[in-house]
Amino acid sequence: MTAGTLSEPELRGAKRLAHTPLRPDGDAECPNVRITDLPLFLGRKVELRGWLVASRQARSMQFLQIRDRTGEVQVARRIDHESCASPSIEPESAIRVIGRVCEPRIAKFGKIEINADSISTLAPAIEKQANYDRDSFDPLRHRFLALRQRSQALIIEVQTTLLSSIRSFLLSHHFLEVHTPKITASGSESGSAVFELPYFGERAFLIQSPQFYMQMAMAGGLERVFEVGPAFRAEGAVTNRHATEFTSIDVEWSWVASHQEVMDLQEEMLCFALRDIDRLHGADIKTHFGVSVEIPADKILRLDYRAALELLNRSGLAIDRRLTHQSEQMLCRYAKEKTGCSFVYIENFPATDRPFYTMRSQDSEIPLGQAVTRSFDLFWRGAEISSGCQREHDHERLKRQMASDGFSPEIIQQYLEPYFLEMFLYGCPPHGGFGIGLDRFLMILFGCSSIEETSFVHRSSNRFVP
Ligand code: AMO
Repeated sequence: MTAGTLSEPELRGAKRLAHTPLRPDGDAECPNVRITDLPLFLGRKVELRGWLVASRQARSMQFLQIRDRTGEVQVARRIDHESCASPSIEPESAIRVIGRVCEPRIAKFGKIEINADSISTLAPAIEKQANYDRDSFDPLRHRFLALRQRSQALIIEVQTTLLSSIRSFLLSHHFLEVHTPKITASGSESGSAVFELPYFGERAFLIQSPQFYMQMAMAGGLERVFEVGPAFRAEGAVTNRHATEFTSIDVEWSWVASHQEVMDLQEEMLCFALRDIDRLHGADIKTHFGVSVEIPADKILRLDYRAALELLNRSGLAIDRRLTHQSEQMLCRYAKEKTGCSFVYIENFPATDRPFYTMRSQDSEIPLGQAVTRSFDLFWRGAEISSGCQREHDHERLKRQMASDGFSPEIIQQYLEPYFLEMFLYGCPPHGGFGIGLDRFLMILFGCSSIEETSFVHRSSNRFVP
């Protein structure tokens, strides 16, 4: 067992927790249960709360399809039963059912059914638009309704497992969790467009990444930190992988001697989390999204940037010596053929492609602008899911790299010196780190066609409601 991996008893405990009834109320005679737990209550009387999906009538019976966060079940009741409430309940009404758990009369409706004694409406759906099949139903506009679907709840469950696994991995590797500010005085460090906001007579910006604050933690001697928090990009372009607000997982640590060390830890952390996701949700993901959780069996393929370009050149896909989205897809297919896994690292990007804070080759013969950087991107099934590097920690070199990246002496003096550069005048240790976009990671994991589907509420240049 490697440090940070859950032992079998721990895993069984986590599984048990995942299946502990959410609703411990109700009495022993009639426990209040979730749909997923119904098989454990076969033959017993239970109380169930959920939403009506649909109902139909057949002779003297009425059949209601009920859904809660964990699944769907059929409820049967006799129409002439005295204690039954009015049969005309609108779909999506919140209802309560009391009845006995039994095996279904017809197997096609699942392995379990409830024979209802009583059904009551807790909150009626008054709006008849509450119908997923209607053309007017927009899952982004009616987000609260879309979230009721099992597939959506599953995304949030997997996200919870992913973050809790990452947290437990990092904690076991002595990382500290930090919460950095989201309002900042300096603009973009990497060239991404930022949101500007008025700030009591001054200009402020929403952070595009917490990286500078994570680096501040390194200068401050915290040695190993991580954060899960919002990041903002004023991206005008609408692609299926970009949001203007997303959740970023950022990890930074000290005494790093190369970017490969950063990749090693990231790879171990991601494999650890993917194994947990597969064990806890693999079957559900397969059922609802038709995909298997991909866990790299061996080391993830690492390609030097120039080698990747050569490969792409041979396929006519290297455009302007840069990686395009199409070429990223091709590189993942190549990795899949070569290693059986569609993750691939591209490392050693040229300085022209990376921000000034990235450490460049230390060869004094090579002009700064032409240097190779100690950097990497991680791609999965055709999309970039992470970037990282060893950071430059030498004050003078940083200043030169800023200048070669086009920052004017005034900007360096006014913004970068007080908010960033100063940290490197006081023995800032060598360090490195990475950022992973949570929403995009989930989009790829579930094989969704857009990040809209895996963000809790999506934000893009043309959407900021609800
Ligand atoms: P970068 O800008 O590559 O690097 O972002 C890191 C990761 O964040 C995700 N991401 C996005 N997700 C959704 N919508 C967006 N608009 C968006 N932009 C980025 C991607 C990407 O790989 N500070 C550096 C990282 C570092 O070196 O630590 C950074 O932000 O998954």
